[in-house]
Amino acid sequence: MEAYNFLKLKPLLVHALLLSLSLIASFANAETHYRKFVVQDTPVKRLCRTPHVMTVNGQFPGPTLQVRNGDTLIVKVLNSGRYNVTLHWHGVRQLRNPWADGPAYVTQCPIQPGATYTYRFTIENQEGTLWWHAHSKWLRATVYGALIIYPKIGCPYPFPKPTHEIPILLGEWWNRDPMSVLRQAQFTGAAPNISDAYTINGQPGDLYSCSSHGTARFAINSGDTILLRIINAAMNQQLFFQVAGHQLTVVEADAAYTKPFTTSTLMLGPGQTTNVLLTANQAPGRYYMAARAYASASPNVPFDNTTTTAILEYRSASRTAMPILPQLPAFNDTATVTRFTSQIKSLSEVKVPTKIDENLFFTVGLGFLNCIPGPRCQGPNNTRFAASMNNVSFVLPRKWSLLQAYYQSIPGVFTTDFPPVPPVKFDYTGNVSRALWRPVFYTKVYKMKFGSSVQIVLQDTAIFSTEDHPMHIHGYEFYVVGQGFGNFNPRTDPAKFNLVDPPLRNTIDVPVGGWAVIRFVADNPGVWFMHCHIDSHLTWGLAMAFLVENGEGELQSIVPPPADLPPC
Ligand SMILES: *[C@@H]1O[C@H](CO)[C@@H](O)[C@H](O)[C@H]1NC(C)=O
Ligand SMILES: *[C@@H]1O[C@H](CO)[C@@H](O)[C@H](O)[C@H]1NC(C)=O
Ligand SMILES: *[C@@H]1O[C@H](CO)[C@@H](O)[C@H](O)[C@H]1NC(C)=O
Ligand SMILES: *[C@@H]1O[C@H](CO)[C@@H](O)[C@H](O)[C@H]1NC(C)=O
Ligand SMILES: *[C@@H]1O[C@H](CO)[C@@H](O)[C@H](O)[C@H]1NC(C)=O
Ligand SMILES: *[C@@H]1O[C@H](CO)[C@@H](O)[C@H](O)[C@H]1NC(C)=O
Ligand SMILES: *[C@@H]1O[C@H](CO)[C@@H](O)[C@H](O)[C@H]1NC(C)=O
Ligand SMILES: [Cu+2]
Repeated sequence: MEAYNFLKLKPLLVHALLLSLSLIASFANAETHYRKFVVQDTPVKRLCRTPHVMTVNGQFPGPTLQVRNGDTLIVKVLNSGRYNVTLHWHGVRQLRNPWADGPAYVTQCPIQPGATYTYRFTIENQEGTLWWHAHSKWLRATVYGALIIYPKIGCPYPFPKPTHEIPILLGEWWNRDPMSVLRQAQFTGAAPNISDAYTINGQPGDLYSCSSHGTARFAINSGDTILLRIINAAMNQQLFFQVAGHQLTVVEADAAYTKPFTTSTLMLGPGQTTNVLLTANQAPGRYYMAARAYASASPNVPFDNTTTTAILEYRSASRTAMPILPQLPAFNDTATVTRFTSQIKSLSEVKVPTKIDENLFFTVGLGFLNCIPGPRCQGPNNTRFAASMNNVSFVLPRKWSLLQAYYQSIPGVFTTDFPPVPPVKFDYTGNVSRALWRPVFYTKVYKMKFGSSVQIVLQDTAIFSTEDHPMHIHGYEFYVVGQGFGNFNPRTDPAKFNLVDPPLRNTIDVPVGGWAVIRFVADNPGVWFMHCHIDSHLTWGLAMAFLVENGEGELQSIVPPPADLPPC
């Protein structure tokens, strides 16, 4: 069954052999992995409903890719479905190779029904848990899977070797084709319907009616150490995660090793991954792992308040024992979130840029458009929802991708005047005047020179409601040097920055009603999307793109586009 997604490491013997071989071969064993992904219409039965949804190769969740640092992936995608699709390799840096990144109309036109496109890319100096997902409309609701990058042969983990490893994909399920949920929201201008369930490895679990049949179960032995590779693949919701009775030792986040710390509760924003070690040191029994919402917007914003579960069962325990449920935090327990995220730090000291060339300040938040009352004006008080960064609600081009337009110098597709600071300064997290609620709609990018040191202050706004936004940047990882509540204070807050061992991430949950400051060096030329990983917010325009210019010579320039790049 697809839910019993249990990965065992290669037997010890093989591993030992490879280890000794590697000393001779000195890491020259990079492999090329060829895969065929057929995106197709698939009836998937959950909660006693069987909507037709898009899957890869008929699997939900999609196939797990297991590679090593240094390996090359060649994934041929055939679109046999009825929607345009693209795939994104979330967190993979795609150095000089934005053509393989995937966001529709940003780096490529979509793969239309019947067409193919082959994604070719190499993993360069990255290891840990990443994932892949569709990056076109709402297809990622069902088109996603784990991308596990093992260290090079002979390179151990910087933590005790686990007995085995389990990928845990947290997802979000609608009893409908998610594309129809999107279509309805785009028509009405209202918030999209909340989901019907969350899932663990594609299964909602025992707490939903008509669902226990497929609950994911993981058998373990007393004394085992298990590496859980947890991925929040949900569409629109931050999630708390716990395993009843067991402590979790965090060792990695977003494919970067962290200083180990022990906690009972994790919180992951959509797009984020966290690896934890779990030691099977409890009384032999059956224990639920469970996830449910961390919902930070104001209390009258509806959210899916259900709980998904899977079962961790000791092999020596009775199969009929009732599993024990963990005590997940309340949906609005921001204090627990802050306690958790403030402990995530890089494993060792890191080199954070200190001389800043690009000092950027981006507001992130919602907005509204007034409209003529009617069926297309179903947002609060005769409005349509919108969202923006620095008051610009991002509009995707239609006839070109941004990257193609840039590469081929096609005029009129985008402008390069995305504002580096908010066009209007206001009390961002205070009582924001209604006159400021309506954003403008443009396709604007922010241009940067190759090699610039960049700092971005990401500031939540209280327009409609403050809310925690998981901000993701394509093609980059960044250091999170500071976070806090209220408005960022440029005089006092920098003194509190962590420039020693800040976490390296690809997705940062900007605290609700607060700010986060990130730094990176713009060493990857191309057009790179930055957006909220809550898909309802992305749909409303909570996005922008960076255009990082070529540097000098071939090694600092974008590679030429592949011949099969889809046309629009
Ligand atoms: C959204 O929810 C409403 C109210 O429950 C329901 O009538 C409608 O059919 C739903 N739409 C979709 C696309 O699921
Ligand atoms: C969420 O559901 C739980 C029961 O599972 C209930 O106690 C709680 O009040 C609900 N919270 C909200 C905000 O709906
Ligand atoms: C969380 O929501 C409950 C109502 O469901 C409320 O009583 C409580 O004060 C809230 N807690 C915080 C920290 O906002
Ligand atoms: C809608 O109007 C009500 C009553 O005036 C107000 O309390 C609420 O904040 C408004 N909501 C929005 C999103 O404007
Ligand atoms: C917010 O400001 C408006 C005027 O701009 C005022 O009418 C309203 O009472 C204020 N609300 C709060 C909670 O201070
Ligand atoms: C956004 O721009 C519109 C149009 O210029 C303006 O009315 C609105 O006040 C601006 N809001 C903010 C937050 O800058
Ligand atoms: C699919 O993509 C093509 C090329 O961009 C576009 O012309 C077409 O409208 C898209 N179809 C849908 C249903 O969005
Ligand atoms: Cu958001």
